Amino acid sequence: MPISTVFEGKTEYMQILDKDSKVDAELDPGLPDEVLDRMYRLMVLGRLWDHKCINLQRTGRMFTYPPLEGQEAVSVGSVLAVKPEDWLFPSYREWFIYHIRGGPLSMVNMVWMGMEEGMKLDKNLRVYPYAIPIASNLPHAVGAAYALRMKGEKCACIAYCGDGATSEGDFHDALNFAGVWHVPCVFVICNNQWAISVPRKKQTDSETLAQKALAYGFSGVQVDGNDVLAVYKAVKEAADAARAGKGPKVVECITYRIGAHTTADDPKRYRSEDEVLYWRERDPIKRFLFYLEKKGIWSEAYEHKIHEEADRLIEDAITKAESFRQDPKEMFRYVYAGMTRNLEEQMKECFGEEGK
Ligand SMILES: Cc1ncc(C[n+]2csc(CCOP(=O)(O)OP(=O)(O)O)c2C)c(N)n1
Repeated sequence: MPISTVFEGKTEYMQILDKDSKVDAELDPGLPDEVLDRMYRLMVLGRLWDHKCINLQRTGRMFTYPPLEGQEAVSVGSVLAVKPEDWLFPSYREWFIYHIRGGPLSMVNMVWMGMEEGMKLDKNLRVYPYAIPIASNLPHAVGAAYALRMKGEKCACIAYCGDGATSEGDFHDALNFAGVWHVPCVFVICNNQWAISVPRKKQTDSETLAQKALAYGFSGVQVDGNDVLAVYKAVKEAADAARAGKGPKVVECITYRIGAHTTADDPKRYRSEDEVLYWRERDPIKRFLFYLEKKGIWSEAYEHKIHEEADRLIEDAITKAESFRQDPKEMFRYVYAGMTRNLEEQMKECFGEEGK
């Protein structure tokens, strides 16, 4: 695509399932029923888990927590699209990714309960601990992609960030090196329209975030991030191409953060109810439900069963997480592979000589 047309705002855009569940048959990836079923179950579980975490935080059983509602299709669609050998580099709002990859649900809420244990991820699942400093995971993903290629591993790195993160130096450093080194890295930008109280329009004058890839020598695509099929297809194509040596790609997912930035935020102070309503009508789960109903997969009984299963998983995860007794010394021990002198001194100050 010529660069000039991109700067007129004509970045390639993909939507397969529109807000009224009308499907673009030509683009429909035609996934088997069991994959569609898994997508739906995971999105429902993600939402119910999200609501539960907010309640836990409000009742003092969890600390500050970043809600996921509205963005489930990005996490679920992208993770199911890639191979188990691909590495994932999430940002804090993609906390659900570890469970989608097969990690226990109890682990993903332990961090927000203040327990280091929740960041001790199973290396075999190839998920990096999610980054709280925004965009800091992106150079890590590029470095890992470079290293994996040197080791001869045929896999891709999938790195996540928000729209706000695209204004960070780390974002540009990462894309620049990804382009120069031609590494197998897919950047999934979760454009949820807001970076806390800063709207997307004040973040950058670029027409799209996807077009930022062009400056670094590779391409970007925009997708409807509330359409799990479009996210799946775009990320799969990008990851397959990356693994085949065709270099990096940006996939900008247009979505919306329905809830607050975190439980410490009040979005009513900076955005309108009408805007939230507009996006609620574009809900990723609702439109997928009607798609599944037309395919004969969804029914009232199916929905009921899924909710029952999700409730059981959630209760079990909470019991496990709350019964875990975290050794407080781990907050010093777990920062680096080995403790620095400063950390040793701080730990001694807290726990005395026997603290070692
Ligand atoms: C390097 C860095 N600077 C500032 C912050 C404070 N901060 C936390 S979240 C956030 C906004 C991020 O917005 P975006 O990248 O769009 O992600 P979203 O929270 O919308 O998912 C900021 C500025 C931070 N975590 N890290």
